[in-house]
Amino acid sequence: MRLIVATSNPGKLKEMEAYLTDPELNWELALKPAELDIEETGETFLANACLKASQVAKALGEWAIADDSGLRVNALNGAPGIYSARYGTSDQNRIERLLAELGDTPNRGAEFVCAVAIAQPDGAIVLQTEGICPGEILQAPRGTGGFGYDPIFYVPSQSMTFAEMPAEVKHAVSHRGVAFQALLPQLKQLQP
Ligand code: ITT
Repeated sequence: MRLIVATSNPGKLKEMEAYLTDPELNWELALKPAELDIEETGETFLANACLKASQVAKALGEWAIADDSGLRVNALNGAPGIYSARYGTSDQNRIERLLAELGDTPNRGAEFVCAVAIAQPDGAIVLQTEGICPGEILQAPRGTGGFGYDPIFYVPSQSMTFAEMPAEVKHAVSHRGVAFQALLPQLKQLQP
């Protein structure tokens, strides 16, 4: 069975493919066509993940998986949240804006959230899950791995930013990792 990975973000795609490349999974992965772009009109991560999975599945008549994720910063009352992608025009620009908004406030607590949804070919959602990773926003970027806000997101339990972690460590502790750990057993049950 084919599963369309419904994302246009190359960083996310790489991580989603790594979770879905599991010897016990028989899904053949395929990429969403670039021209198929779904407007994120939902008010929660889960609503937007469901919207993306459902619309892409229906448009192509295939199974689809989507991820909606972002960073909730305590001192900014949860911003940028579901607007994390729309917070700036490039990863660097989004990081600079977030650091500027935070200034030198000592309240650096934040959490990454990831919602994942899977839709069947008629668009009906069959699986949905959410994962959270708590951390802190640094004063300046550290590390060169990962993507997005990774260089400023520090995880105290690992004493590293996401961008300093080897891929397998981020894979195990991140919001996306937590979401996929819950999703994979259910996805294995879905396949014939
Ligand atoms: P798709 O909707 O096509 O999947 P997108 O980048 O628009 O791609 P989102 O709307 O879910 O995806 O926005 C997520 C934002 O949060 C985006 O700016 C990402 O860079 C950032 N983000 C999500 N997960 C991240 C992670 O693991 N590390 C760093 N930044 C992350």
